[in-house]
Amino acid sequence: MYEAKNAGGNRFALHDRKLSEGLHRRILLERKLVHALADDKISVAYQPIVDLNDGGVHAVEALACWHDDELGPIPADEFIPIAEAAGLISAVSVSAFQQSMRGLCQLRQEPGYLDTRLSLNLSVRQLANEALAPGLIKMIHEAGILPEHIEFEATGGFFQTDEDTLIDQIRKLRDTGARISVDDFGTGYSSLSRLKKYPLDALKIDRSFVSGIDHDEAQRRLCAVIVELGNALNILVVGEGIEINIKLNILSDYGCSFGQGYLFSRPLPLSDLLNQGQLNIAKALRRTHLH
Ligand code: G
Ligand code: MN
Repeated sequence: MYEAKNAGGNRFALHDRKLSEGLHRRILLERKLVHALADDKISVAYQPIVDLNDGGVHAVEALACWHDDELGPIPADEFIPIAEAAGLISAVSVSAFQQSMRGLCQLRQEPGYLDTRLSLNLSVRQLANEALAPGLIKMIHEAGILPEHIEFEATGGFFQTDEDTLIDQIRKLRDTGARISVDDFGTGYSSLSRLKKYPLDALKIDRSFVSGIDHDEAQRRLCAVIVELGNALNILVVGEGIEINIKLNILSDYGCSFGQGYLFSRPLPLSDLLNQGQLNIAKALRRTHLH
């Protein structure tokens, strides 16, 4: 009995220590992020979104990256929630958006990227903010690109935010010529009946559905249904997380028009994308029955 009590006590102590380590890292990262923003240490990696019909790079998705001198690379899914909680997300977005808009300007001068767009991530909370559109329009103008070159990928509680405000904001952005897509579709809170009320251009099938598409019948059927749903609503469908050819084949057989994933390219710095992005895509598509 004595031992059991001891073991239990140790478990709690371990639990406490893990909690406080986690908390300590969060506080440390929050403090470091303030400096990283001030010192322009947030960079951008670009991941192609491929048009499966012609193999062209339809867009590049800009992903914020942070490499800390002491801690090394900090994963986006760790620092983005911290930035959101600390009220730093709009500063991170401004930094990533400005850099990637300038990056797009360069990219569009290269063969293979003449018509490529830029896909930017936003939380639904940011999207619903009325100050967003004017700031974005100014930024786009200053970068020397056009709103038609931009797509916004919205994540989060798409169907939890006030519907009218959100629809209004989406309209404002779309009126400029920019496009709006739903990121990570199928996860979190979603309501199919409300999907068609939003003026949306595209939906991205969440990676978690695509991951088992080659061996899991249920996931395969879900993907088929999502593609059909998008096609029925006249919304473009992007398959995320395509890592191997068989997944690409299955998705394109279902009528999915766009794809993204390590099969084509990992997120790359601009200089790498200029050198090798095209090669990987051409190779990946040649191995399928598409080309
Ligand atoms: O939520 P969103 O789809 O924007 O997330 C982008 C993240 O997904 C990036 O961190 C990127 O590295 C990762 N990612 C992109 N393509 C793939 C892929 O093919 N497989 C896996 N496992 N992750 C991917
Ligand atoms: Mn995204």
